[in-house]
Amino acid sequence: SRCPAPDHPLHLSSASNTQDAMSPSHKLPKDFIWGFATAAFQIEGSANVDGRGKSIWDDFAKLPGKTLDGGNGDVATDSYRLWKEDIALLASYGVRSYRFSISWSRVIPLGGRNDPVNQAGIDFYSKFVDELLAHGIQPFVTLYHWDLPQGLQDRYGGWLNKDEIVKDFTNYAKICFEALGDRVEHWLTINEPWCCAILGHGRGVFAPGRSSDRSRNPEGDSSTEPWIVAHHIILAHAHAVKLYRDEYKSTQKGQIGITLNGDWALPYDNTPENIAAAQHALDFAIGWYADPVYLGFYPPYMREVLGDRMPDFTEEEWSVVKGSSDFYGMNTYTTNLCRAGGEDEFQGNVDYTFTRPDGSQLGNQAHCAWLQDYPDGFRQLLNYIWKRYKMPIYVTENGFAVKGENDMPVEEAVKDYDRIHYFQGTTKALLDAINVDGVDIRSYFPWSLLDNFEWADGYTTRFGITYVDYETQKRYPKESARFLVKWFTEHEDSE
Ligand code: NCW
Repeated sequence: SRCPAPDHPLHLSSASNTQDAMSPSHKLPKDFIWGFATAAFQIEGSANVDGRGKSIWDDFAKLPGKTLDGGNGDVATDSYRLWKEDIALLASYGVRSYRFSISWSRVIPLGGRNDPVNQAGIDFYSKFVDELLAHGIQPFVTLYHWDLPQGLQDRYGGWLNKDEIVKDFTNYAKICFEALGDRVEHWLTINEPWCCAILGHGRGVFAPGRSSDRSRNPEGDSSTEPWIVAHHIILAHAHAVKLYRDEYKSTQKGQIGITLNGDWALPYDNTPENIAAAQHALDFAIGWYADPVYLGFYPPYMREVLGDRMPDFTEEEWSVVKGSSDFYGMNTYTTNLCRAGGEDEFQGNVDYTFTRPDGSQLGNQAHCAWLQDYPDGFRQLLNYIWKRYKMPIYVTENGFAVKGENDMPVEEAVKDYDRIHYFQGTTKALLDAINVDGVDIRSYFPWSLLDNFEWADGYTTRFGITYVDYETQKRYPKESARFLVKWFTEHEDSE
């Protein structure tokens, strides 16, 4: 087995937790929000139920070769039917909050501002929010977690059509604010736009599967689409926020912002070109969205690399975009060692590796190739974001997929010591960033409440702190759930 009993991570953690708990400076701030996160398409299933329209992931997942195991979202963790059980599970963990996303095509099956609204979809999320609140759990709601209505992709190319998508997304957001805003205090507009742009319109590995990767598609459109899609996503996000602030904020009193994926970047070594490469990696992954939203410009290095393929906003658009987030929403998983001289434009011509110059690995390898366990990177990223953007940070995702977990029997899979090791590191980094470094961090949502449909990985990669048996849909709390619940209980400021 992966972890011998004497240095069982839970033993280590309870020792250090007891010490921490005695010192008030090692507590989380008052009103700190913690809970677990999911996304509609990854858990709901019931694809054809109660008037739901198709999203771009429905058919995409069924195309040969698009998911590793041929899995799709038709059933997923069956959470559209098992929603009450899922809320009971959350309540059994004692969470303060639950981060989930709304399926746009349940609310507006064809997606557009002139298309019919599906009352059954609205009712589902409304009763869901009521049930959460009845258990004392605050809803933390994502409007868009990658499941664009297929109708909008077919009608006008989805995120590629600026005027249409900005209006349609804002209309969808309005319907959600109207229906749920009296009870929802935290809204996220868009989850990880980098993935929609690069994975969905660059590498073609996510829906809608458009590839303008020059190496894959030399006859293609020279890698213009990701930059255009990102540009439109930023504008759509900003207009939804403007609407909320203009029409709802004074009565509903919520916070609204975007959530960005981005991992810490370390220079491969101390050469000036690799030190620069680490900053270039951050520019292409994080600054691409965060600089416009918080600072009001695109990273100059992106313009240098992409030239006139990099779009720009008009003055009027910039006035909507700049300052369009009440907080910094952070999804982060790992750290990359960065080397200059790469040829991947999507990464700013920076090469990523986890192997140090001396041949050692940065951290423990996860099931997916892009993830190793390196908690100090989390702390450094929190500090970088805090210094650069000066916004309160909501950590909206962070987690680990244990290698080979899908091939283990459930009894073994729930002993997820590699995931516990990861969370031991990240929770300590979180606390140090708050109490030692003075970073203003307001939430922490481990990804994910449940094992679920992991996009292009299908069901082969498990991120859950709860094991799901996909045959029976039975849920089994993993050891990492126990670790996290205990950790939060011990570190909450209960005053
Ligand atoms: S794939 C991904 N994830 C996972 C997903 O389950 C969740 O919905 C997302 O918000 C866990 O958290 C996010 N993120 C993409 C990470 C970048 C992968 C880089 C691949 C290079 C080809």
